Amino acid sequence: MVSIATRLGGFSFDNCLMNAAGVWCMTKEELAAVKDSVAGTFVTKTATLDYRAGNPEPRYQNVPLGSINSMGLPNQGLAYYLDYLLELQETEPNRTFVLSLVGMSPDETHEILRRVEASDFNGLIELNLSCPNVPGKPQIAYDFETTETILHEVFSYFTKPLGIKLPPYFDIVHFDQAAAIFNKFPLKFVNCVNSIGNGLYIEDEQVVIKPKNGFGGIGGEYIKPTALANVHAFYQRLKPEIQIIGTGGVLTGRDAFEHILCGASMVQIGTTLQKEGLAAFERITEELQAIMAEKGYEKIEDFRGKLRYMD
Ligand code: RRO
Repeated sequence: MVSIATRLGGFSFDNCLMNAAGVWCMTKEELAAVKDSVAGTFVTKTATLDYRAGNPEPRYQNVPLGSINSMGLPNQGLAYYLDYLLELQETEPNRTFVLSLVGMSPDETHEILRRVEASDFNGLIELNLSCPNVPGKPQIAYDFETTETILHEVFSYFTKPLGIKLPPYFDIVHFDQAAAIFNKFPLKFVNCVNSIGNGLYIEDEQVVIKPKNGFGGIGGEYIKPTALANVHAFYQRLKPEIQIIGTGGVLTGRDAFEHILCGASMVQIGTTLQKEGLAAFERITEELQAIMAEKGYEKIEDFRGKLRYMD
């Protein structure tokens, strides 16, 4: 029997596949649909303190090799997602779900996290340090000083299981510097990667999304090599208590297999879920299990992180 069960942050999940934040997670109805699919869990759309309408449309476009988006952090506000998660704690006490969040300023991030800390929420929390699409706001995790300050402040009061969503890094020195910072904190996981920020896609001499004159985060097939590199770079550098979620370019079971081979304990599906719908979870689950069966692996720990190098 092949199992793709996993553990993350001390919790168990019967499937290591789930949605990536931003896809199928804006409303309770979408979240319930992911919950009731074969996915192991769900993560909410990144919540800010208050409702946000986000950027003007069109703000997401599927393209042949992936997607481009500049959504601008549209979401229902923290209370909406927190209320739903608390409701699920009553109705589905044996499952664990993930709340994604970030403030529009460090103060707002602390306000949100203090509310989560004070609540009865007992699941996982993902702090999004990598939104590329709010005009005038740089991706937090590209500023190492600010990132360290925020994490230092957060862990002075926050005691619940917390991980961070990271942008892709592109330089070995940046992997070293970022990992040295993350290793100072009791993080449960890092999630590699958010979309590759500020790409530009053109059709008929025109951009394909309206905000930011067409600049937007790139997802899908384009980004798998970058995602795998980030997963593996952090797997090599982080203390073992900090697990890795692999996100980026998962179209097939083979892609999920490669993320796990690079060290991922959980694998998230974004653009493919947007393009294909919930059936993607079943298909990719079956493809991943078939690859494992063929190779004689019974569980994901049999090959997780075991990427082979050349001599
Ligand atoms: O809402 C967005 O524009 C968005 C976010 Br918060 C994010 O983290 N990543 C992304 O590609 N889009």
